[in-house]
Amino acid sequence: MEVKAAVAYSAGKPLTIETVQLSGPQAGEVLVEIKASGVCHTDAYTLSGADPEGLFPTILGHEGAGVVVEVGAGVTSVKPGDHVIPLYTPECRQCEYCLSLKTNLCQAIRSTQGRGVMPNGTSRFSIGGEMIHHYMGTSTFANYTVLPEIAVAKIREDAPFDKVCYIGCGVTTGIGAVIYTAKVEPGAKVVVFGLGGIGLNVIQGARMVGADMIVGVDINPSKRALAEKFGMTHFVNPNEVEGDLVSYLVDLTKGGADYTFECIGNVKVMRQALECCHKGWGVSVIIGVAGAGQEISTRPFQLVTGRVWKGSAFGGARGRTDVPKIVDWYMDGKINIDDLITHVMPIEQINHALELMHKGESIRSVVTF
Ligand code: NAD
Ligand code: AHE
Ligand code: ZN
Repeated sequence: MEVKAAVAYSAGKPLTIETVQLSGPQAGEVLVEIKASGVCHTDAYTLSGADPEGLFPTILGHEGAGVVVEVGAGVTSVKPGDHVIPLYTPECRQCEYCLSLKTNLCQAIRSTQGRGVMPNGTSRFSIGGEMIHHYMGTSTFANYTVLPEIAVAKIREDAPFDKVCYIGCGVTTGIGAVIYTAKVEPGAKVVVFGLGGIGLNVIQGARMVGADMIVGVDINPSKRALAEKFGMTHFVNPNEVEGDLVSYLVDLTKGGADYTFECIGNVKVMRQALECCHKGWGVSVIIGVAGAGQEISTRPFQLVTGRVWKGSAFGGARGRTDVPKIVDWYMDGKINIDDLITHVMPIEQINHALELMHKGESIRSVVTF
């Protein structure tokens, strides 16, 4: 079939709206009509050329919501008409990783996903006979996409696509990092570095679990008001701190944070996030994605003296199990998504959405089809 998609032909170039060919779902796959998709910083990261797994041409997008149109042979967990959120972290419930219950990083299809193809090694997308790569197994910047059955979470039908698409990445990543990865407890002191589409969800997660002190750190002061609305108790602009930021944050938290979250993708900030943790027990969670060749460093003594460095992908959430619950939280008014979606525009304006992100003028832009 012919579908409308924003194609990334090469790194660093704007996306191009094209009519591309999509072949139908094969065994174990589903065809989904994408109704809306958020634009995450990770899409921009891959488009920039900094992603060692970046492949071109490709159809980016991994924060979508839509409706199942057709299912391939053997698909049993969803049917045409079901509303779903695509999962870049699938949940097969059978692999060693899923069965361990120690991680959400299902590995059933990770290697083909990283190579931009479906589990059988081929792509469903092409243009003029040339193959187009899938992206993160989802490719939600297209009005139809094909996904493995294990990479869709079935959600309730009254949830608005242009809001809950954000649960496909940013909301779950931020809130999940607090509740599933760090397991922040009531009364905790939390520092969040980067108050964008992820960091603000970390803040709302920290407020949900009853953190006492929620410090937000961002070089863009325009992020302050919204962060306060979501539960930030103290704002720090590193450019206005005289002297060492780490010492400042240790003093502010009276000895160091119980939990810190890096939501930028800056390896220097990752070090600061670790080092402003409380001696003996502070946990720092890396969420931000850093480019090829970037490395983190600290004195080993920071870890010897009890600080813990962790990472979190998709907030540690198990997609098929946890995403429908998070949709319920939104529908029940327990979490706020509406105020974080600052811009909604047709897919034709996707390059504008990327510009708004780079200029720091949006929190989340959502493109619709
Ligand atoms: P964003 O652009 O919306 O937000 C980034 C924020 O960081 C902005 O507010 C910016 O002003 C701030 N910032 C930049 N440099 C800073 C600095 N030196 N000090 C303090 N603040 C600074 O991006 P986003 O969509 O929130 O994504 C954030 C990061 O998380 C990206 O690296 C993205 O790739 C990553 N991410 C990871 C996962 C995961 O599963 N681990 C999921 C989604 C996104
Ligand atoms: N391909 C990149 C890594 C990108 C990355 O870390 N992706 C996150 C999700 S970001 C969503 O916005 C993730 O889930 N990682 C786990 C995984 O298995 O990819 C690189 O640097 O190579
Ligand atoms: Zn994302």
